[in-house]
Amino acid sequence: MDDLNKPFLITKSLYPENQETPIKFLPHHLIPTNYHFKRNHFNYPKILTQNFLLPISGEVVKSVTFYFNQIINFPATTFTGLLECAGNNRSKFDPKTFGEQWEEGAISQGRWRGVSLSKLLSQTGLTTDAKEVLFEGYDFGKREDSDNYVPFARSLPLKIALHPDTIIAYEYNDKLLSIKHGFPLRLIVPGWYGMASVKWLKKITVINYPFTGPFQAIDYVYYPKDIEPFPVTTTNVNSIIQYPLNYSILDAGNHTIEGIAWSGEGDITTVEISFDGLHWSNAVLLKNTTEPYTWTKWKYQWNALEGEYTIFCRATDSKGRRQPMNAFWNKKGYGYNATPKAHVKIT
Ligand SMILES: Nc1nc2c(c(=O)[nH]1)N[C@H]1C(S)=C(S)[C@@H](COP(=O)(O)O)O[C@H]1N2
Ligand SMILES: [Mo]
Repeated sequence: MDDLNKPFLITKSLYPENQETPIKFLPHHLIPTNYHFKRNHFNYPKILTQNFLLPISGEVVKSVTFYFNQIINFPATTFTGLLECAGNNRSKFDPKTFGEQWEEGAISQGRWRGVSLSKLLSQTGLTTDAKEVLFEGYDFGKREDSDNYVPFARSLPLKIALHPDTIIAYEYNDKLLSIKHGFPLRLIVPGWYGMASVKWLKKITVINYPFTGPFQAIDYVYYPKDIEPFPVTTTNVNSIIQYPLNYSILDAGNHTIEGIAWSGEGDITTVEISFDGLHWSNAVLLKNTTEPYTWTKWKYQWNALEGEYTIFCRATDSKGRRQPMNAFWNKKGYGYNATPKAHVKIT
């Protein structure tokens, strides 16, 4: 990967633009902006001077409209964090589910910088009726299920909205956000699937009822086969094998199997490798204890003898969540996290 000026994202759709990161080929801890996956429901909004104002109103003591200049002058919060689309790997569900047929590249990671939403809310105050915080983006359009124009809008429970690492971000990897990733201001909710991180923030409203917009109550809901629907929130424990690639032919001898593992809740505690899906051995974790929202790199030394193999990998997090052999099927195809596999031939 020498020439990072020639991006080759994997195109899923152009209008709206949905493109995957070539995640298996990127060794980076910080994925450059032009390699960050793109996930949009509508065409890009026009960026005008009004985009540099952020009004907060509703169940607040005092409504305030913040200027971009004010926002960047507050003490900043900076962290490296990953963003994974809830539809990542949807193409692997069996039976198939509707929606963008993502492979494993709807995930990226970089350094986000912004102001804690809780700092802005401490300027407005909250009424005792405040229950959720609603975020609306500047992008809008028609969905297939309605003739009305709707914006991309989602809410967060108050507790998540007030977490100090829930930020109104204005920088990615030390540069202002790019237009396609939400310039000038976007929400970043570390630990949650990407849909929570609303781009191109237009306004924030504190509400006293559960928000039921279509991107909250129709989409981003797990509809399992036998149990009641429930909302998509935090990122599941998950991993990928970056080397060797699926269907590769390798020489016998020493190989380092490697990849990344992540979880939206707690840390990665183990990554295990198996060649039969029954017997597992621990991989070595290259742990990064100062960056709780990042993926963990792992490695496994393999002395490979001639033959054909299926390599399995599974991660476990500190909340005791472990990747299942088969994904949790749900009608809209969210949260796929079955153990990844790589089939290889050793000659
Ligand atoms: N305004 C707005 N925000 C949005 C979306 C969108 O379509 N419009 N897509 C969401 C989804 S589903 C994901 S996965 C992330 C993707 O962020 P990215 O395009 O910067 O990778 O943005 C989220 N925020
Ligand atoms: Mo997403």
